[in-house]
Amino acid sequence: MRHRNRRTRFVTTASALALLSAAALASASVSAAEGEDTLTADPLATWQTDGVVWSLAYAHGVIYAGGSFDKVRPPGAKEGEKEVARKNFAAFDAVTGKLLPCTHTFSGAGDTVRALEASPDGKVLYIGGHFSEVDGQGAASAVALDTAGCTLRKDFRPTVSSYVRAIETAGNTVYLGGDFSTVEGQIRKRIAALSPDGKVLPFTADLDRPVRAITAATDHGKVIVGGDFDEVNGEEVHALVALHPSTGATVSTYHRWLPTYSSVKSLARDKTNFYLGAEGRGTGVFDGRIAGRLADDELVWKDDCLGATQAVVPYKGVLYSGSHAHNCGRTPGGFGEHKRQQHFLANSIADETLLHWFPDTNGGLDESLGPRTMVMAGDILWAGGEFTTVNDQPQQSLTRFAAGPDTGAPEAPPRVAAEPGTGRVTLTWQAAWDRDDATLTYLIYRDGVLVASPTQRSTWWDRPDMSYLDTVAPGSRHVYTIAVSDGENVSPRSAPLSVSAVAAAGPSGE
Ligand SMILES: [Ca+2]
Repeated sequence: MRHRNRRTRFVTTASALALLSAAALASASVSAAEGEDTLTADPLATWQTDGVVWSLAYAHGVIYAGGSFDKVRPPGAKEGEKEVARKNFAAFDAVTGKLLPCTHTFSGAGDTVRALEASPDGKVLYIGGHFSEVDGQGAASAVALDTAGCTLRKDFRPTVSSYVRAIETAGNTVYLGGDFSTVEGQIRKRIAALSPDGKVLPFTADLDRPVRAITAATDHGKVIVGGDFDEVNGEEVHALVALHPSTGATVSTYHRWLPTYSSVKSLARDKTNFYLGAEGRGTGVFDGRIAGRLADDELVWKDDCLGATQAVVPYKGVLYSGSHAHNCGRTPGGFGEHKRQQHFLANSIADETLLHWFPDTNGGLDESLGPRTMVMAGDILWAGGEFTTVNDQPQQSLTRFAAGPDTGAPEAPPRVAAEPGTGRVTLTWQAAWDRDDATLTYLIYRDGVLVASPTQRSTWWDRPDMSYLDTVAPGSRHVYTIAVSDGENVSPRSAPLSVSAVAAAGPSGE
């Protein structure tokens, strides 16, 4: 089994072993498995949408996507090619990435689906957004679907007065969050709790501005709510609050976790912690991620990368996130202010360290913020958003990553040069980088024969200059090439470089 490691990773496949010299092997063997494995950074083939995917949910092998789109198309197809109509809602096979027949049309009002969440048993999918019709029938921004037959439920059909931006399920309760002020004609300001058959429950909390994320922690006596708000139940509480699961009373307020101009855009949890992603405006913003402990609401760590975080999902000790990070200068393992925006990141949950996992999207459409939503489907990470490329290749609004296979090769090393000396040739080049392997092996060939295989750590923002001194017969002529291996994939070889070592001076000189 292969291990991907945040600090160092060696994969010694048979072919790589054959290539490595004994000396290189000796140095390679010092690395030990430490820290977390990440997924690979190589996207799996996935269908696409022609507009923004705002929400993803997973149930029983199916990924449901909601957003603002009209059509879907297969991987590799350009916009306008091989399109199939899907109005703001589509279902895909989580393992193959292929379109499934399950379809309903969401339209009218804001013409968008913004929130999807499955019931704990996966039998029901709750769908929220801002729409006034489903399949041409009247609806008001929230409906439910029986996942087995893809049929809309007749009982869960509440009248919600505005946007639903977040849905969470816990036991027999469905929490809705958003911009609304009434549900079924009853005052429910920005958050409401309903029964699975659509009845409004007594749970009442008064939040002054939109709710954007909800994660239930009923095992710890609370429901954690994030958004834009500044006031909760008559108290000054900004962006993050824990409410009692059945009454809506304030349980925790997380004082000073978020500055005034930062909103919580995403919440997720595992057994121990909850995680949030934030988006801020102006100076002193907080755009990053926080891990908090569920048991006592203590702050575990706060990663203040700049570039608003839209989505967070914990999986096997790693917090995956979607953002447009451009400065992670204060995050362990991070990078300083950079023109390049990095749209996917992975933090170690144990210590916040930025792990070596750098798949990327562009900003894309709408607000050009790249990923908007992420969810684990078994062991596959799905991401949706407004991007139109993934790892610099065309792919719109949906992508996904798994533990393997690693198929992405590093690029050939740039700036290869040779400096002849007496009985020697000094090769210099710049380190390459790989999206999911920190330590790369440089395969140096003289006249087609491997002569050395030094290793070097690199990232896209830190690519050291490297050199190798080759000892040859004075006056001899040689052709050098360099290729780069991530342990499984090898780059093309660099352009052949022909160089003559300086001849030794004659015994009597000139
Ligand atoms: Ca790789």
